[in-house]
Amino acid sequence: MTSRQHDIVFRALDSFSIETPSWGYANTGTRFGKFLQPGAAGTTEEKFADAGQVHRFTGCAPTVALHVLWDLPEGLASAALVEEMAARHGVRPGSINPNVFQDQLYRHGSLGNPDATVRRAAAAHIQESIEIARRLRSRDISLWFADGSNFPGTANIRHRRQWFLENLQAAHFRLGPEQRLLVEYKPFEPAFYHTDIADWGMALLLARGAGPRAKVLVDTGHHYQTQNIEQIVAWLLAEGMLGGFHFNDRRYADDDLTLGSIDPYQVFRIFHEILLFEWETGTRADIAYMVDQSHNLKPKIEEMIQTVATAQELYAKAALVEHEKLAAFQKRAHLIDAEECLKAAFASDVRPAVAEWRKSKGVAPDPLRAFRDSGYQARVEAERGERNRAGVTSYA
Ligand code: PSV
Ligand code: MN
Repeated sequence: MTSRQHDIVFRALDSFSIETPSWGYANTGTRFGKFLQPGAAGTTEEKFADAGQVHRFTGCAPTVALHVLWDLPEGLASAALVEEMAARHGVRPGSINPNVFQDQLYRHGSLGNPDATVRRAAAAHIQESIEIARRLRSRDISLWFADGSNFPGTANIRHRRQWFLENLQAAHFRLGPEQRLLVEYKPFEPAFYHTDIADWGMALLLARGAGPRAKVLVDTGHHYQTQNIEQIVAWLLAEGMLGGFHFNDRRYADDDLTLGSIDPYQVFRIFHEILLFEWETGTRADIAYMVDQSHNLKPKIEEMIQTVATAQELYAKAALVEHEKLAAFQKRAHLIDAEECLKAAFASDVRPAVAEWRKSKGVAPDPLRAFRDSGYQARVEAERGERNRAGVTSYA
């Protein structure tokens, strides 16, 4: 790697951070069962402690996404305690995720529910989540809705769209000047006939309709097989509507696999579209990079370190694309040269430069090894094992 490339990697990493999700540290499972991990976090405090380890060893995961029902069960009243807990573990609260999919009243949807009292309850929870975010100085309120239907003819799709629009407008009205609403889409699951916000087009229209600080959130697992995600990213960038990512990988559906484990080139191509946009426009795209994975089998903290390190490597590789050359090749339709330009960057081994960057920031050059050597995992397994085997979880 030339010294110029080395500098490019350093500059790219200086500007890159990624948020990890509180729910990625807790025991979760599939709908067929849970395999409990003795060291998993069982309380909000433990989730911050584990996320703090990921940040400590990678130097690039300073914030933690919170799910209101799971991490702030007393809503706004929990905020002060949550802020203290985060600070104790060297991280900050990140995006706030309202939960309008788990309570019994949401059986037939939240903002799309035909019952106006349920729609009002969901809207009130979202409003409280905006207050929580303000109190925690979190910028983004990240909205995902499980709303949809399982059988044709059972739901009025247009009425539901209208209810979404009106309620998102009302939520937007409550935002502080610094805050944003991120609207996430997903084609199916848990609904299997129609989902109210099924793709990026629906999310885009709803976000536009909600107001200027509503943007689209792209969860990489929420697409049909073979969908060209980087094209969606490029369009959202061009429209000024890309707000953030939930990163994970998938082979079949929303599999929650480790970022880049199945298709690292896909993640590279996404980063490439973003960096190309920034190079062309001379602006910085305002994007929240977040992980949305919870692992049932891999050890959770190690897996999150692996994910964060993979994101850094793929971002650094994308930064190595020679934009001027690429633009010239594209202009002259030099197909092979243009493609090779991308492939050369993807093939470069950035790991030594990433390790150097880490050293320059005072973090371990090999975060996974350093975490393993720290003894943290054995300690928390001893502390939490008995409780976790009994399946007990609590809040603080
Ligand atoms: C739904 O599949 C999702 O991607 C949403 O972002 C949720 O907030 C998250 O997973 C956790 O259930
Ligand atoms: Mn998601």
